[in-house]
Amino acid sequence: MANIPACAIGLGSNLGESLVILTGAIERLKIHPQIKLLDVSSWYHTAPIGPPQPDYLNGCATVETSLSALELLSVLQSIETEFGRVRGEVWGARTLDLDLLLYSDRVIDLPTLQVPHPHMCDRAFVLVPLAQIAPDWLEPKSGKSIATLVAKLEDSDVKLVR
Ligand code: PH2
Ligand code: MG
Ligand code: MG
Repeated sequence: MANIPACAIGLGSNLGESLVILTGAIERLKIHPQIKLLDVSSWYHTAPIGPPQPDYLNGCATVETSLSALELLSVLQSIETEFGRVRGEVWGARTLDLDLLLYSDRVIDLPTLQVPHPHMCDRAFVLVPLAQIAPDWLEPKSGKSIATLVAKLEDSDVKLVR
């Protein structure tokens, strides 16, 4: 599928039946007519970053899509809503968080969407699962591969669950 952009999506949940919710979100991506699911990482137990809240389950997926970045963002937001996401505190607990991490090698800086995801380079809960499925992808702002970025992390509280 030449010329069809590949994208990386970060998934997280720390409310409700997180494993069921995350696998349900993957199914939603899989059945979307304009999204081709390429790969899904393992799921990882991660300590919460931000205000006190339960631990997360996190993982990453790679997809190809003919959707624009904003169209893909809107699909991700509707899947979040379908799984009961209520927008509350910034960085607070959520049933489902779907973050557009990378859209090919593009840098997008809009009020509603920044790609690469602004915090991805220092978050183990993003880089560890992403390195499992896309170690050679270059994060376009740093020019560094995901494998290089993950190797630079300090000790991280990220544990493989399955
Ligand atoms: N997401 C946040 C805030 N903090 N912490 C972990 N471990 N995993 C997340 O996905 C996460 C977080 C806001 O998106
Ligand atoms: Mg997030
Ligand atoms: Mg988000």
